[in-house]
Amino acid sequence: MKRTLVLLTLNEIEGVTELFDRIPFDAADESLVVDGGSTDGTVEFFTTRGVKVVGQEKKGRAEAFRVAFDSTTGDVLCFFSPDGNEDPADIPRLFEKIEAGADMAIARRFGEGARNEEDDSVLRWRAWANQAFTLLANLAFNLPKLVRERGAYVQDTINGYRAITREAFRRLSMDAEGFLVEYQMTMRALKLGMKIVEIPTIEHDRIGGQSTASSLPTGLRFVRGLAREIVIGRRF
Ligand SMILES: Nc1nc2c(ncn2[C@@H]2O[C@H](COP(=O)(O)OP(=O)(O)OP(=O)(O)O)[C@@H](O)[C@H]2O)c(=O)[nH]1
Ligand SMILES: [Mg+2]
Repeated sequence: MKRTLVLLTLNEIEGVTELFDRIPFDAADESLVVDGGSTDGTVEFFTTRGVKVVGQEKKGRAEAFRVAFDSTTGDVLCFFSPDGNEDPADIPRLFEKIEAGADMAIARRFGEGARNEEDDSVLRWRAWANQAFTLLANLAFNLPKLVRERGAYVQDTINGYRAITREAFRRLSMDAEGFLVEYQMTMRALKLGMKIVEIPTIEHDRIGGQSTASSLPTGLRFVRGLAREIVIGRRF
């Protein structure tokens, strides 16, 4: 299987500077940075090191996923965000899960052996919201499988750190905007009964720069996105 590694960036110069040497580019046959319009030198950082960068005509992370799909040729795509949250050592593991037969492999921040960035906080609003949306997606789209097999519960339906086959990506026809894209990807994969495999990951803190995912608007978009997936069923 031809492996494509995709890096998603929007003003992540601090993160990419610190992480670059640890990103296993040699684990992929093709690498691409999709950049959402950085003005902090992120683009120049990669181009001077010989890593191809493409920009986006439209804004947002969902658009970045679509640009990645259209600009690459691998049979499997692994999406990595170099802001410090994600451990680059998981990249080869995600590829391996796809090569072992999964349609999609997700690095999960919850459950045994995993950590999410709020684990040390008392009030873990983001983690709780994530887990609530994950529960709802499992109830709405994964129930028949769960009745047969409890281990079929997908523990992190939202994390963007994941790999997917090109064929599965095509079949899911994601049309979500912004940070909803990964949740939509998982919900649709569940609807089609695709094989989803998870690996535990350790989520670290952001290295520098700023998050562009503000909690309340993102949460409301998730509610609407979930409702829409329930209404449309398999019509996508
Ligand atoms: N290409 C592209 N990348 C984006 C865009 N928006 C965000 N990103 C990248 O996607 C990754 C995740 O975005 P964040 O803003 O960190 O969102 P988050 O991980 O939910 O928030 P934090 O927990 O604060 O890190 C980062 O590597 C961003 O640089 C975009 O519009 N286009
Ligand atoms: Mg982040």
